[in-house]
Amino acid sequence: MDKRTFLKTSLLAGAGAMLLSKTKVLGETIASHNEPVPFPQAPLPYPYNALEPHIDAQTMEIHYSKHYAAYTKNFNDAVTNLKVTATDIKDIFKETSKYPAAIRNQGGGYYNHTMFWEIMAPKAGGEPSGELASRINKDFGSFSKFREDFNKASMSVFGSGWTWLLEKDGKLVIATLPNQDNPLMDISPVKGKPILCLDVWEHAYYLKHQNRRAEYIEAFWNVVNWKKVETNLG
Ligand code: MN3
Repeated sequence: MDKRTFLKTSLLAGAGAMLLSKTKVLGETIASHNEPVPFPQAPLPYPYNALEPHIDAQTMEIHYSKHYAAYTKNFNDAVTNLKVTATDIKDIFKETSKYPAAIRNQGGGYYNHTMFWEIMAPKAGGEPSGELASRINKDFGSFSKFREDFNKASMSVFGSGWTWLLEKDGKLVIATLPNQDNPLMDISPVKGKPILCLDVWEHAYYLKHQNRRAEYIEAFWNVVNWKKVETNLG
């Protein structure tokens, strides 16, 4: 091994060892890793075209490889520059108000998309079952009423934002939040445990649906991975 290769290898090994199995984002999903950044970009759990025809491949590719990649990079840069020591992203979000805006915007973009990829899947959709189904029935009356409320909320987002199903004091609640905010952040007017989320930024649907957001929301229901969503319950 020449000197240059040795240096490069040692640097990589050092960074890896330092960060191994440190950070937590969504439970254990990407908790154990050996990446040269504290919060690694989560792999997309399916190919770009897997959610066709509901979510088109080009949108998925740009959304994942450009938008999400940028949030991930910028969030890691911010965490590194600010010398953030918390390793669970929830602990960082609990103190969002104490940090510069990069933690709120880039960290939110990182977390929200990481969750968004997971709660979708090919050959999914339909209706939830088990505990999630009964909790939805209890708190919204029925699944169709829940869907109607979630659709209405998603349509009401002015500008960029997300729709959330969250658990708050044991109850399931729908909320919309602007930009990349999420219910784990101390600055959020509605706080709780995120269960399901929908990105209603135009970049999430414009290529295929242009200004027809309602059409995109309808398409989303065909790819919701309810089995995964159920595991998000507390
Ligand atoms: Mn997005």
